[in-house]
Amino acid sequence: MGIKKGLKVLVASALSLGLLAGCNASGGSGGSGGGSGKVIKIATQTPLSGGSATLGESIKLGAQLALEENKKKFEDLGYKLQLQPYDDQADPKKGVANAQLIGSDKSILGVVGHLNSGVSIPSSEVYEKYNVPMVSPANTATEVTDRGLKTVNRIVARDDFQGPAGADFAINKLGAKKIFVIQDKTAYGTGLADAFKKAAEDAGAEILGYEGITVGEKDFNGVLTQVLSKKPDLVFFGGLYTEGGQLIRQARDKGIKIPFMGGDGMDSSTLVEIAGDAVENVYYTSVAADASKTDEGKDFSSKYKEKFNKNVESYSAYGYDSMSVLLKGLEAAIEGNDGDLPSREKVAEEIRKIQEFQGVVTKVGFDDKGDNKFAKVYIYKFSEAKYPGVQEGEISK
Ligand code: ABU
Repeated sequence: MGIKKGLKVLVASALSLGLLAGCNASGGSGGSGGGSGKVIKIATQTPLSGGSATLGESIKLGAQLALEENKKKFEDLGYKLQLQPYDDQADPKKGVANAQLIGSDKSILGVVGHLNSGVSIPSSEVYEKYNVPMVSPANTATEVTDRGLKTVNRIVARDDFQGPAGADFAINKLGAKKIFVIQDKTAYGTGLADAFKKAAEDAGAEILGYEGITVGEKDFNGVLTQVLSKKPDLVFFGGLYTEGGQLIRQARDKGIKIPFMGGDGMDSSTLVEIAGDAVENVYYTSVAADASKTDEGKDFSSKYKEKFNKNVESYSAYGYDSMSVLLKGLEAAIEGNDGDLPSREKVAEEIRKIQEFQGVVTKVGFDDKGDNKFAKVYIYKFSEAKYPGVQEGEISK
């Protein structure tokens, strides 16, 4: 061991014993958690309140679990890891305001988030400015990574993979020929609906209607009256579970019994709570694997239940895997800096270099845009009011 390295180990040990308490990664005194080592914070930014909070909280809890499991490893390196959760309220303005706070807090070296692509896109412009690396567990809109930002990564599939996969299933497995498309006018809902629509038209289906609803809307009588009059054999919805659940419930109440299909935004237990028995004959593509299908996923789900007294949602394990990937990059950056605190740029570089990381539900290897080469699309069906639905297919690139 060289003199410099030996000194670092000595300092790390002294920090562990509290002899040099008061240093943190931002150069301030103490840090918010006290205790040993220089403080490194990792933020989460997801909706923790409002209509998207079920999935937003699940990401935060998954990320928290991964961070806590890694604390010891980083303590041994001389650092104290802390989680810094932010509530973006699924609102782009709030996401950007929080991103400014994150960028200005020099002790934050990465972000796990967001849930909503429409929040992620403007917020990540701010992360890029401050060089804060982001790993998204859930964003599927193409624009998230198509801007070529060096700090932006995601571990799930894109909507130009998910949308066509849904169209193929709707047409070739369900036999849909006349389709009515509804979308929620967000970056995600519009992007997914457009990708589905184009692929469906290319495959010979007729699109009988294409209508927008608004996030927060509760009465879908108008659009459902149009569905009734057009007589499609399938309705596709690009949007999230709160509006999706009400749309399905109200459609069944109006006597519309045809199959509904949506994307990963429908992949939540809250959809089933809202729609109840109306979820029968509803299909959804998702970019999230069913964790109960593997031993690793089952172990994760048990740990999560034990710690938080909650069942996993679609993105719980993706929050965990996103945090794990981010910390892998952070660890490599610390090691590559001879144990010293690395710059955000270095952490971002190390994250992007990751090519073969095995998570709980997904393998991760980033391409030059920050998309995960191993991301998959899954197809599920609700036959009863039980979450998750039954898996009907799994598609790899
Ligand atoms: N991918 C579904 C979560 C919402 C979004 O990407 O906006």
